[in-house]
Amino acid sequence: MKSITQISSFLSLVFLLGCHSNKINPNDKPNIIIIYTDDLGYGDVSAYQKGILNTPNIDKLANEGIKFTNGYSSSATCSPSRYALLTGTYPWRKAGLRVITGGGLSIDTLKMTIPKMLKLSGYHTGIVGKWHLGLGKGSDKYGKGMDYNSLIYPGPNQLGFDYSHIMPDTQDRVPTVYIENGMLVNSDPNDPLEVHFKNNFEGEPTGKDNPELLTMRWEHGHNASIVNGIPRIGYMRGGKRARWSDIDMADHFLNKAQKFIKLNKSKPFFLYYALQQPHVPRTPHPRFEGKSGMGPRGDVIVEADWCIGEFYKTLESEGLLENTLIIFSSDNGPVLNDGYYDDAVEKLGDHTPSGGLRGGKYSLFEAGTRVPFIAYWKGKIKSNISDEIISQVDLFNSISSIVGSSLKSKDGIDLSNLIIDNKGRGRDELILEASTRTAYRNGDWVMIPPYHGKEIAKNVNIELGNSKEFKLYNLKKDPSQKNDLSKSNPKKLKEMISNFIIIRGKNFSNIKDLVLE
Ligand code: NG6
Ligand code: CA
Repeated sequence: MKSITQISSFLSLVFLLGCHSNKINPNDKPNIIIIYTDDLGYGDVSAYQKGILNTPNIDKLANEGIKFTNGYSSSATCSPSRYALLTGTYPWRKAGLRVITGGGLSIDTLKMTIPKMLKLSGYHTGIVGKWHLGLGKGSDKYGKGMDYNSLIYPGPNQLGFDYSHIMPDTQDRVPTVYIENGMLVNSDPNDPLEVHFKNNFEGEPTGKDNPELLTMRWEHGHNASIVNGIPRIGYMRGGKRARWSDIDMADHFLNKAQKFIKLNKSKPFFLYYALQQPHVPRTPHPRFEGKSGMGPRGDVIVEADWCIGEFYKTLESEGLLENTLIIFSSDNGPVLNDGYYDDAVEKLGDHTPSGGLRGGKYSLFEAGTRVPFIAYWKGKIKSNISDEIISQVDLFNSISSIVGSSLKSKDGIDLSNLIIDNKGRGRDELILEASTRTAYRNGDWVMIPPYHGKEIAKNVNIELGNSKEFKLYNLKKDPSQKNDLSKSNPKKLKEMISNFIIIRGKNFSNIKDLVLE
């Protein structure tokens, strides 16, 4: 009998050890923070590519946490990526979702989101920074009909955020104001804010007609209203007191993020801290000017890295690091000239923002969506490098599992074991997206279907991934996608196309072109 008891306790011990995981007790809910940069490339973080540009604070998260080398944003542009990040749904499922310019809220308020899921799990939720998912009920396509002077509804607070302090679209789009919990910050009833995306307001200067007023010159687009000497996309009038200061934006968002943490540290919180750098217009605070030797683009990356360091110090001094999961990533790949003369090309030197990947922002090639992707949790996540495939669309399911919620999104995979313990496999397959075009990754292989349109976007000088023919690459052997294997490996191509169709289904408008004879 004794031996049976011994055997059974030995077996339970083996069972317990076998099941041992670093999994979190759902009663100890960790704080969750997503730090999200705008247009930061795979090679812009020095932990990903040692070089001339240094990002010591992001490197700390990467080197002491888990650094994913095959981490993806869900799109090569901003709004679709942010849509997928918050909903766990691929952006191409929402027909026509592209970069938003003054449009209505792009996520249905009935849809489940990360902040809603976390609220249901007892979290206090907040967003500070760039929103770019639309606001209000929608207006005409030129933004007319949107009233910024009363409650702006619906917005982030209707998608699960208890607190929101946001830039509505981008730093280069009007209105150049902050909105807090649906209200224009520093509004003035005697000077209402008006916005239009087609026609100027009478008598207002523009970048096109008044170059003498500019402190930053536009190169393409960006020639409408002038705010702080910078010409923008779209026209605005009034709201003078509410206009942001571009050079103070980084400090502004940092202060709000720090304040949110200090105010909410006694309960589990979720903070989505969405930095505006290094998107155009690149406006480093004077104390960062010249710091990178690479012009404003490099300087704002140094500035963003500094913000992350300061933010980290706040978590440390508040004693929160051991109970906080930090995810760091970027919404899409890098671009140099995105519409202003700011020396991004001229002063780049030997730095390669894409880290040797092909393409960039807007592209179906890897640099469009392969981005820095880091998970950090002091004392919990061990220092690791993972080559597994992970996408931002997986964050919903993974975070849900970490906090003990049973809610799951449509397209995400629960990769919490990978994130926390570096255990298990990542995704087998993934749909990549760029301006509504889609491609397919499976294991080491990528297949890009044929698409009409220019091969290179001239203004930004980026290869978009458009071609008359299918393209097939093996990323393990050929990370910079130089060798198209579609002709030499028709079997693999056919298999990739069939798998792609299974996910992409009949929604895919090019489907007839995809069936190989
Ligand atoms: C483009 C803008 C570009 C940038 C982008 C959105 C022009 C010519 N180009 O339309 O400057 O604002 O939209 O970038 O206007 S994103 O990162 O928010 O997706
Ligand atoms: Ca972006």
